[in-house]
Amino acid sequence: MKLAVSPAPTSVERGFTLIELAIVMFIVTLLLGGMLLPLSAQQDVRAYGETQKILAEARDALLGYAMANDRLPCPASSTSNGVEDPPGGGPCNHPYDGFFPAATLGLAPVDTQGYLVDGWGAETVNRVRYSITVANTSAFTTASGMKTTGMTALTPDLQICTTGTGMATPTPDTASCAANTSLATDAVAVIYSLGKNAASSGSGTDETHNPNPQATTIADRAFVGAQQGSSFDDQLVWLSKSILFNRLVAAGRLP
Ligand SMILES: [Ca+2]
Ligand SMILES: [Ca+2]
Repeated sequence: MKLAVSPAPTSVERGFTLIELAIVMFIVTLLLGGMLLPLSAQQDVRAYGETQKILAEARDALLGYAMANDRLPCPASSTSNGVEDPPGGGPCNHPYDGFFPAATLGLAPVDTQGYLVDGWGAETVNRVRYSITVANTSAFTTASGMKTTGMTALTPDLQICTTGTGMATPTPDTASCAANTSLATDAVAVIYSLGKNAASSGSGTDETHNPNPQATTIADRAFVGAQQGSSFDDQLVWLSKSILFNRLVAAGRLP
């Protein structure tokens, strides 16, 4: 009687060797890495574009509000649920460190508390910020204030600088850009997002001048709109005096 003996394994039937497996894993890792990087970069581009669109729409909404109400709205506070503070305008309670008053203007997308949020998410840090000039005794946020003061006497004074380096901040109402770094010295309002790094941003030389939770907040009339980079990713738009006057004249609110 003979015992059944299994045939010796051939080279065709044996499995992968450890070295072969390692090579396969290495190639898969390379492929995955190559695919994932562009994906996150694509998401960043989409969020940046979405934020630009939201900021531009917010600026349009401001112009519409000014034409209908003869004044601009005050910024919302962190507790006013997206409603301007104070309601009804006049001297604003948070002219330089408030939020876009989306509830007052009926704008979307808002978070559950009524604040407009940028394209980077729906966390508290992703809320869209809004600042307004207090020039001419708050004429811009007081009903009929602009008409009463008159176009030639109105001097909105928000400053947009290319850098925070050398910025002079004697008082909140007199802060100004360093020499040759001004993008605008007579902006009426600034609308901005803290960008992708919102949760951890604000300590750099430039971002620290745009109030946000992490900065040693410098709430004054000067803001920084620097080149996008590793230390600056805030996105800003501002409302110029010329555009505002143009729309108000067309609507019969001025002169
Ligand atoms: Ca930022
Ligand atoms: Ca500032």
